[in-house]
Formats: sequence, C-alpha cells, structure tokens
Amino acid sequence: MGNKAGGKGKKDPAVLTDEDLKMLKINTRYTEEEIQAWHAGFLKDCPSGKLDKKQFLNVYKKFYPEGKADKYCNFVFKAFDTDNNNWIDFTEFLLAVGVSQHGNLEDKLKMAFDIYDQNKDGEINRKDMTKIIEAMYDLANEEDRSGEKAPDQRVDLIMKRLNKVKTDVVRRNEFIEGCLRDELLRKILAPNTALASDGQASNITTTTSAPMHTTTSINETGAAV
Ligand SMILES: [Ca+2]
Ligand SMILES: [Ca+2]
Repeated sequence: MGNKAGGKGKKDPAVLTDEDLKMLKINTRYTEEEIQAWHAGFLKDCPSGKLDKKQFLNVYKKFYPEGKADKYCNFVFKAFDTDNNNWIDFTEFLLAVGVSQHGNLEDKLKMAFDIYDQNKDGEINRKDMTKIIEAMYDLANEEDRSGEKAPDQRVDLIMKRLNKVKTDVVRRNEFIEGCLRDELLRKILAPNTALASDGQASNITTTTSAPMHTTTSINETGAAV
C-alpha cells in the first residue's frame, strides 16, 4: 500500500480524487460506481470527510449496548487510522470495509494484527495482547476472568502455542502463520475469523467483526451492501 506521507499539498478530505479512486480500485474489489456510492454515504455521515474518534465510538456503541465498547473501539480506531492523524478518511475507511467484506482469512488476520499492534511497528508483545483481550471481554460483557479465562493465562497459552518460550515478541508473519495453522489460536486472537470455519460462537464474541458492523451502519445509504 502506498505511503500517504508523500508530502503533496494538503487535499480536501471531503474530495475523492482520481488518485484515491485508482488506489481503491486496485486495493479493493469495489467498482468505481460502488466506490462513489460509498463515498456519498460516507460524506452524509461525515460531511467534512473526517471520521473522528468520538463519532466512531458513538456508532460502535450502538452495536454493543450491553458491553463497554470504549476501549476496544479505541484500538480499532487506531488500526483504521493508518496515517495516525487522529481521524479516519474515506480511503482508510473503505480499505478497512473492503477487508471486512471481501477479505480472505489472511487479510482478516492482518487486520486483527493491526488492532493488536497499536504502535504500528510490526510487532506485538504480551502487554499488547493482554490489553486487547481485556477490551474484548469488556465489549462482550464477560465478567468471568478467572482461571483459564484470566487474560494473563490466555496470553501464556497463546505464547506457548506460538512457540514463544524465550521471547515476548511476536512479529506480524508469526502471528498470521500461527493463526492460520492453529484454530484455537485463531479463536482466541481473532474470534470472528474462527466463526467462519466452525460456525460456532466463541465466548469472546467479537473482534474484527465489529468494524464491519460499524461501517455498514455508518454507510446505510451506501449502495454496496
Ligand atoms: Ca487518518
Ligand atoms: Ca507494536
């Protein structure tokens, strides 16, 4: 994917440029018409072209009336905001929607990893995992966090199954390869991808499926759904 920090003049975030359109056509499965329709829907919700954290959270919360969505939402927001400027622009938005809608297992695992890797350095550690697992519990309103459900225990199990004995650090490809070959890892680390393979709800009910809901709601008017 392109590096947006390439230093061109400031563009109006509400405008879909030819370049944006081209990039989105290459990196998603949407047609030009569909992209235009998503863009129109996006602008309806975010006339400035900027989706900020507060707005993101408001939408998110609607899907988790029982749970506490704030923490998890913050993580997802950061993962979507690939250029780290504290708002989600249309291209960031549609790339994420595209993965949710059409991505294969590996694409979805990449996105799951991005949620764990909050500082975007391509590595995650025990702390990152513990934080996200706690946030997933909050989201699912899971109160029982004892025994094998304790976030610490979960991370121990993850590390063991990833063959991480001496080190605390998991790289992107290790995360993806581990999840691809180990269904239990997938269930813990990326529950929504596990759904597809066995049709059973995990007790951590949501992770990367959440952005999907958010985006379809934000874009109820879009033609692509
Ligand atoms: Ca951004
Ligand atoms: Ca990291």
